Amino acid sequence: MPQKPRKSAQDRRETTVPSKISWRRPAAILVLFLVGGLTTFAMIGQGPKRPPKETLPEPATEVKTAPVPSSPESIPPLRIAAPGPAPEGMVWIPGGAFLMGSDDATTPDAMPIHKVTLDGFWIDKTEVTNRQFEQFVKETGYITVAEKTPDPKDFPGAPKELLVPGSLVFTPPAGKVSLSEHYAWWRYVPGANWKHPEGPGSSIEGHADHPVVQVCWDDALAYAVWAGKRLPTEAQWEYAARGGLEQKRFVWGDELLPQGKWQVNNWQGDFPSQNTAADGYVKTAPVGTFAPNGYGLVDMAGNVWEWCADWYQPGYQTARDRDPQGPDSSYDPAEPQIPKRVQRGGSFLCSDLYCTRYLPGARGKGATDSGTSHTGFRCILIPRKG
Ligand SMILES: [Ca+2]
Ligand SMILES: [Ca+2]
Repeated sequence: MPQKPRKSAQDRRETTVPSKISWRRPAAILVLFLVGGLTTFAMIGQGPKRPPKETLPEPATEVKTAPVPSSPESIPPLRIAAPGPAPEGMVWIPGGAFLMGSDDATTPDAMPIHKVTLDGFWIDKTEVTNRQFEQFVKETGYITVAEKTPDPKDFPGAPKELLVPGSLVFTPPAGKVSLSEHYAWWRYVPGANWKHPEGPGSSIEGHADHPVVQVCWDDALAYAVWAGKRLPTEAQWEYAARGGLEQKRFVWGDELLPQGKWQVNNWQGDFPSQNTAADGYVKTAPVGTFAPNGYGLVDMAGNVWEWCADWYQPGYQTARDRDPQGPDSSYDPAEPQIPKRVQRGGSFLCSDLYCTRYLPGARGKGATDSGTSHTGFRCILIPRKG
């Protein structure tokens, strides 16, 4: 068994609700109700504020974040080899350096390409599944944000009848729409949550091995704390996703269809109205349906987006090249009033026509209190030093 990691300042930050969220939320919901839709593909906040901290389960273990080296002499040796056997369902990612980022013109917020060095860590082989999330809920009684009624105080001006628990669901339009009209395919559905990903008429029955969706960043963090793990930093996620390959276009190499086979659950056809499902899946696929990457990880491209620990800001801060933790605050120029965290890997809705963000160097973002029908997560574990 791995040693128990320790808690750090960075992790305490992760378990703290940003104070500015209380005034940012009304802006989010007002945009939805008054403008009539979403202004980003990623999503706009829909649910109530994150649950009070006291409702979150206590950490099963503590976690450690690498300190910022103050001088070359103070840089600790790189943790390369695993200190013990991998916990069940996890894979060791050996410490090392890689080139993070992308110079793809479609992902300008993933520049510049820069060298990053990381200590080794364990990461879940798969996205967290409905079966795993159900176990967490059974043991803790945790209620996700999408299942809670929004507080009218947080949404002044919003019609009362719309302040009901729910979440965002991808709803394909009947015909062609402008790809800039994101609200044409996203809908706030009362009753949509992780047990009913597309609303009351839907179910996860028979989908125990599919990734859990309709979980916001706060829900993902609560699960990670319960599991004694943590959410990966964006750097850890990309390093793991690349599977030991350097700056390849896809997590499996440079060829889209090696031997004519799809390597990812994304979108084929005319997005968002026509999905040919040439890869075999219209929506989520059971985790591990497609071939693993070089580290043995599955679905690091597509299936569902995966929450990362970092706040989102466009571009990279490259001053810290050892175990970077991301910026100290969120800033999305398109919606600066909404705090957002990074998402990675794209989803079953990504296509070369519209969204190439299933590429390992590409990035996504989402309001911390909003889940969708194509967003999930996986966790990492950092061994204790010594
Ligand atoms: Ca598909
Ligand atoms: Ca994924």
